[in-house]
Amino acid sequence: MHFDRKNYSDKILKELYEALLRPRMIEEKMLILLRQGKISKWFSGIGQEAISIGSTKALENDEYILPMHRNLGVFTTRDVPYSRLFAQFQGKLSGFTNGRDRSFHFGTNDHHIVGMISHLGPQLAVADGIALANQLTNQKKATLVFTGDGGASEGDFHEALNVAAVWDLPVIFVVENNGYGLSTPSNEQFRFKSFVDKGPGYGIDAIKVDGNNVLEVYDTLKQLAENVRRNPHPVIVEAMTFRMRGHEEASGTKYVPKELMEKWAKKDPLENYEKYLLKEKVITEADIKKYRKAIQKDIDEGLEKAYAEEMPQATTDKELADMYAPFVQEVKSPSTETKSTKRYVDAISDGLRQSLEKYPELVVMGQDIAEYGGVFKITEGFVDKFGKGRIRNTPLCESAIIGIGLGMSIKKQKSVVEMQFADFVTCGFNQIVNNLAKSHYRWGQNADVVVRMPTGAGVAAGPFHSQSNEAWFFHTPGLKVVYPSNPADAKGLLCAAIEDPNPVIYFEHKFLYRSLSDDIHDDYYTIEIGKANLVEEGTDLSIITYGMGVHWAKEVMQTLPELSADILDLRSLLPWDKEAVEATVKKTNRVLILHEDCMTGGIGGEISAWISEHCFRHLDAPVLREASLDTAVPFSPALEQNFLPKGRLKQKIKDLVEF
Ligand SMILES: Cc1ncc(C[n+]2csc(CCOP(=O)(O)OP(=O)(O)O)c2C)c(N)n1
Repeated sequence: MHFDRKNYSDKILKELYEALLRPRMIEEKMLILLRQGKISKWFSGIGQEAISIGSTKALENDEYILPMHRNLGVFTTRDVPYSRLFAQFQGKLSGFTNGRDRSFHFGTNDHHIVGMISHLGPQLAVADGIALANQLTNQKKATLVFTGDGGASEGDFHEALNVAAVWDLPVIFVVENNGYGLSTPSNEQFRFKSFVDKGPGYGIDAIKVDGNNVLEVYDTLKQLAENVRRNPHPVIVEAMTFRMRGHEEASGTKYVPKELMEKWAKKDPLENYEKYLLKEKVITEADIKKYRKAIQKDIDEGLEKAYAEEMPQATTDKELADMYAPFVQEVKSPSTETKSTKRYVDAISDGLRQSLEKYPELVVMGQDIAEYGGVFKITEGFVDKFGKGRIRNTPLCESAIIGIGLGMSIKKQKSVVEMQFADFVTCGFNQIVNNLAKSHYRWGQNADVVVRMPTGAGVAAGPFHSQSNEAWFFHTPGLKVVYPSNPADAKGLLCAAIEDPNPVIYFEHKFLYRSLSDDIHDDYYTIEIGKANLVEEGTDLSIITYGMGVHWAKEVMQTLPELSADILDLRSLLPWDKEAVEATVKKTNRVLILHEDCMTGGIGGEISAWISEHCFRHLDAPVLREASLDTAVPFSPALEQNFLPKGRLKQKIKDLVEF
C-alpha cells in the first residue's frame, strides 16, 4: 500500500493513527463481549476503519456526518463518550435512545451525527435536507453521508443523488464498496463497473479512493470538502474496501472465497499505516504501546460505567408521551373580525401564505408548486412573494423530499411538503412512517414537517388519483393526522399543523376545493388539533364522521325531517377527540360512523371498538359503520358513486334508529 503524506505534519499523521486504533480496539473488545453474551448484535467494521476516520477528520466538527452500521470510527473520532456509546449498545438510559433503539441507530446533535434507521437508504435524503438548510441560511458547510454498495441499490440512493444534483447541495456521498451486501456479492447487486460511472449519470463529480488507505481518504475528502463548501455541489466518493467479518457476527463468512479474504487481509488499514509510520519514524513501538494503553483505559472506564448502570425500567406514560415532541398548542384567535368569502382551496392557500410570513424558516416543497403554482394552484404567486429558495419545485422524488424535511428539522427549519395527490405518498411512505414518525421517540429529534395530501374521490379520477389513505397514518404512532371539512377549518388546521413541531399529515379534499366557500377570518388563526366540532345537533342518533362525510351526513339528514342527528366532525384523526365522541354517544345512544375510506381497516373500526369498550352502557343499538366498498376507487361515475358510501347512508341511518 502506498502512502503519500504530502505536506501533512507528523501531528496530523499521528492523530490519524490514534483515531484509527480506537475503533479497532473497541471492536476487539466488543467481539469478546458478544461471545460472552454481554451484547446482542455486532456489525463489524474491522478493515473498513480508514473510511470513517479519514472522512470524519477531513470535516469540520460542526459539519454533519450521517454514518451507517460499520462506522464506529465516526463516533469515536467525534469524541462521543465511550460510557454513553457502550450504554447505548446495552440498551441503557445513558445511551442516546433511552433504551429504545440499538447499536448505531441514534443521532446526537451535540456531535453533529445523525444515525441511520435500519432501512439504510432513507439516510441519504436526510443529508440533503441538512445541506439544504445550510445552503438556505448561507452557511458554507459540507454534509457527509455514508452508504454501503448494497444500500445503494435502493431507490433512495437515486432520489437523494438526483435532488442533490438538481439543487446543487453540498453533500459528499461516500459509498463504502466492500464487495458484499450481506451474502450477496457485487455482481448480483449491480451490473455497472464502478460507482464512479454514476457521476456523469447524475451530472455530478465522482471519484474513487482506496478506502483502506487512511491518508488517501483523508486527503481526498479534505480537498473535496473545501471545494464543496466554496462551491456548493454534491459529489460521489467510492471508497474501495472489504468486509473482513460476517455481515453481523452471527452470520459468518462461509460464502466469501478464501483468496479474497487473504488478499484483503494484506491490505489491513491499521497494520499498513502503522508499518508506514514506523518506517517513516513518525511513531515508535513505544508510542504504539502508549496509545494502546491510553485507549484501553478509556474503554475499560467506559465499560465499567456502562455496566454499573441499571437496565431501564419501563414507564408507560413516558413511553407514550415521548412518541411526540413536547408541545402545548396555544390556540390563536384572529386579531380582528374581518372576514371574506373563500373557497376551501383559497383557505388553504391563505393559511400557507400567512404561515410563510410568520415563519421565515418555513420552506414549501412539491412538484410543480413554484411558477406553475401547483396542480391545484394553491401556491400560485408564492414564488414572486417568497422566492424560489422557499417555494421549491422538486423532481419526482417523494421519498427524498420527505426525508429532506427531516434533515431540515435537524437544522431547525420547518417544511411543508405537497404531495401532488395523496395517492403518491406511497412513494414516500417509508420516510414518513419509519423516519419522521419514530425520530423523536428514538433519539429526541422532532420532525417539523407537514405533508399536504390532496385526497378523496368524487371527481372521476380513477384508482390512483382518488384514494383515501388516512388509515395508514392513523395506525402510525408519532404522527398527527388532521382532515378539515370546510374552509375555516382548512385554514386554521393548516396553520396549527405548521406550528406543531411534530410531523402532521394534512388531508385536503379535492372535491371540496372549488365546490365549497365560506366567510372566513382574514387574519391568521389556528384551530386546536385533536378537537372535534359538533356541526349539527340532534337527539335521535350521532353521526361521527370527517371530510366529505360531514357534507353527506348533512345532506342525507335533510331528507329525513322526522329525525335529528348530532353530526360530529372529528377534524383531527390522530389524536381524535374521545371526549366529544363520548359526549355524543351519551346524548343520543345510537351511533353511526361514516367515512369515505374503505370499510375494512378504516378508522371507523377503531372508534367503534373504543365506543363499545368505554360507552357500552350508553348504547341502545350496536355501533354501525358506513364506508366505501372494499375495492379500489373506480373511474366511471356510476361505479364511483356506487363505491362511495353516500348512496347507502339513508338506509343505514334508518337501520340504526329502528334497531
Ligand atoms: C430496506 C432493507 N432491506 C434489507 C435490509 C437487511 N440488510 C441490512 S444491511 C444489508 C446489507 C447492506 O449492504 P451494504 O449496503 O453493502 O452495507 P454493508 O453491510 O456491506 O456494510 C441488508 C440486506 C435492511 N436493513 N433494509
